[in-house]
Formats: sequence, C-alpha cells, structure tokens
Amino acid sequence: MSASNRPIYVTRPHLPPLKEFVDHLERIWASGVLTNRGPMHRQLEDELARHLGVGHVALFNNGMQALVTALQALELKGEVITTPYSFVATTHAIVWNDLVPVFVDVEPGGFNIDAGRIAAAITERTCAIMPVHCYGWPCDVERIAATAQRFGLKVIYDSAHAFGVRIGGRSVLEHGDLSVLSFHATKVFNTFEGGAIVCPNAEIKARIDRLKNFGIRDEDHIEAVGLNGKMNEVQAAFGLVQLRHIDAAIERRGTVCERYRELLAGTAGIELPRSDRSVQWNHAYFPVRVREPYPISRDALYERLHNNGIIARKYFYPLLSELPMYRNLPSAAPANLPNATRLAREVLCLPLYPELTEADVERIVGIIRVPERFP
Ligand code: T4K
Repeated sequence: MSASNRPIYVTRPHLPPLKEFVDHLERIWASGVLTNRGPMHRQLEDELARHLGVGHVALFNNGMQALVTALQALELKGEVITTPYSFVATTHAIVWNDLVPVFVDVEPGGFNIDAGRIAAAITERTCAIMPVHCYGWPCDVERIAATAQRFGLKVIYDSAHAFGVRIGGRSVLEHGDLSVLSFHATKVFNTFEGGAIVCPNAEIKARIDRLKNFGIRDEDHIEAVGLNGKMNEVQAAFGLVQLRHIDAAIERRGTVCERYRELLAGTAGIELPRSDRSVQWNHAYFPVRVREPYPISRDALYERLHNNGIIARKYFYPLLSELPMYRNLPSAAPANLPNATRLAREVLCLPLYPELTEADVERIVGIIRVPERFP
C-alpha cells in the first residue's frame, strides 16, 4: 500500500524506542515482581506526580475502574450532575456506584458542561458534580468550585483527556476533590491500558490504594467492597519509558494542530477549536464543527473521508443522554440539552498523533476543503 492511500486513523499510540522498553522488561524478569504495587508501579506514581505537578497519583489498570473507585472513595449517595457530551465510561461509572446521573447541557460555543447551569439542576439528593475536561480543554473550574462550595457538593473531574494540561501554570488535575486520568492506547500518554486518580493527600490515596486492591487493609482485614484495579508492572514500565518522550510527543501534536489551523482557516462551515494562551493544552484531539454553509453534512463528510482512507471519528456521538439505558432519565430530554444535541451532530475529530506527517495533513485537508471532488 502506498503512502498516499494507506488508512489514516483518528489516532495512533505513540511508541517509545523498543530497546528502552525491553531494558525495563529485563528488570521485571530479574525481580520476579509482576504486579501488586511493584517497584515500577511505585516509581511511575512518583515520576507522574512530579511531571504533572500534583500531590499524589494512584495508578489503575484503566480509566473506567479509576472513575468507579474515585466515586466510591468519596462515599456518595444520590444524584451526580454530569455532562451528556463524553465517552460512555463517564456515566457508566456513576451508575456502577448506584448513583443517578443528572445531565446538564454544555456551554454555548464549547465542549464542557455549562457551569452556569449547574445550580439549577441541584436538588436535595445531589451529592456531587462530575464534569469532563472534554478533549483536554479545561472546564470553568473556578465557577464549578464556587457552586460546589455553596451547595456542599464533591467534585470529581473526569480528566481522561487532560494529561499535562495547565491553566495559568497550574495543573488542571489539582482541581476538584479527585481527578481521574486515562492512559488508554488512544490517549496522549498511554500504558497500553491504564489510568490514575490524582489525590490531594496521602490519606485519600491510601484509601484508594486499598479500594483498588479488593478493599484489603491487611492480611486479617478487608474494609470495603473494592475491585481489582491494579496496574501491572509491564504497564508501569511502558509508562516510565513513555514519560521520557512525552514532552516531545505533545510538542509534535501541537505542530500538527497548527498546520490544521493554517490549512483549514477560512474554510466556510468548518469551525476550528478555540485556542487560549493562558491554557497549556495537550493537543489531545482536533475537533472541528461542520455546519452551514459547509456544502455537505458532518455525516456525509465522515463518509467521504472514510471512503478515502481517513478514519476520522464522531466523538462524541451519540450523546450519552440518547443511549437506551439513560434516555428515560428526566434530565435526558433533548429540550434540556440543546447545545450538546447540536454538538453531537456537528463535531468530527480529525486524525491527530505525533507521527502524522505533513503529507497526511495535506491529504486530509484537501478532502475537507473541496469534498465535491472526492467519491
Ligand atoms: N472518560 C473519558 C472522557 C474517556 O474518553 C474515556 C476513554 C474514559 C473515561 C475511560 O478510560 P479507559 O477505561 O478507556 O482508560 C476509545 C478508547 O477505547 C477509550 O479509551 C476512549 N475514552 C475513547 C474516547 O476512545 P474507541 O472505541 O473509539 O477505540 P478504537 O479501538 O476504535 O480506537 C480508535 C482508533 O485508534 C482506531 O481506529 C485505531 C487507533 N488505535 C486504537 C488502539 C486501541 C490504534 O492505532 N492502536 C490501538 O491499540 O474508544
């Protein structure tokens, strides 16, 4: 297959030099410790806390288990206010804790929950807010904190997309009571599968460490109905190696985004994601909105790109509030969620990863600029 017609996926995992990973594997072989908070696991927790500029990190085998455990650790009961515009794991984690999701619309012109609408959705059953920093773009963290404080609510950020993001020099992961990362293969920083909870202090981290290990306190005591959420040593080793190369990978992602911005600027009906100098973004996704006067619909553009080997994705369609298990919730009514409903029908995430070449970007943009010329 020639370079001009090979498929281009929405993302590809960034793979560090194999030799560095093999060196780490040799150390695992020598130690005989494969999992259960081994030396690689402990080292990665320390290095990530330093790299991200946060207090404490508890590693997990994936982001979903981390979300479930974060909610469990805060001992919540009742309703959790959240966004309908996310990946299914966000709402599923709420329901796995026997909590009820309450959807609040996203902000006009943005991708995140509308912080100004949260107060109106609060009832006497509300116990927490679970916003998502969608595509790595920070939520209105100050306003969410003020609302939470006013009503005595916990805040758990789904920060699956927000690895390394900073606002005004401070990690966005320090906001909220807990913040949850995903290290899935499709993420900016990956450990094949993986995730983490960013914790403000050693006490809550210790509790979370017990919850992710079946709730075991010590050999004689099991204190809670925990799950098995432990990251193994091979995953942690991959994370350690990847961390050495992550700054260069994020920088390269930024270059690709800049190129998209230059080449797509002025394309009528293609709205580019906003940029803001006070945010140190991680260039996790490149979502464009496809709307009038663009000559074809978002779905038609998606088809046109696929027909030409460009596997862009409709993240996040369908809306979570439209899924069969959630659509009967009172807050799921489309009339309650007009901005999110529109977004889910207009957004297309373009391919974005460090190894995407200049020629790849030109090939993608060529189709978007004049879709009529392509089958
Ligand atoms: N919260 C939010 C807001 C999330 O977005 C996610 C996950 C979570 C929580 C839960 O975190 P985890 O439990 O996953 O750690 C993907 C990912 O599976 C999922 O992690 C991610 N969000 C979601 C947005 O995207 P799919 O079903 O789109 O993945 P898939 O397999 O279609 O992969 C997309 C493309 O990536 C493929 O076309 C090719 C490429 N790819 C994928 C994999 C897995 C590779 O090149 N290599 C690979 O190994 O869900």
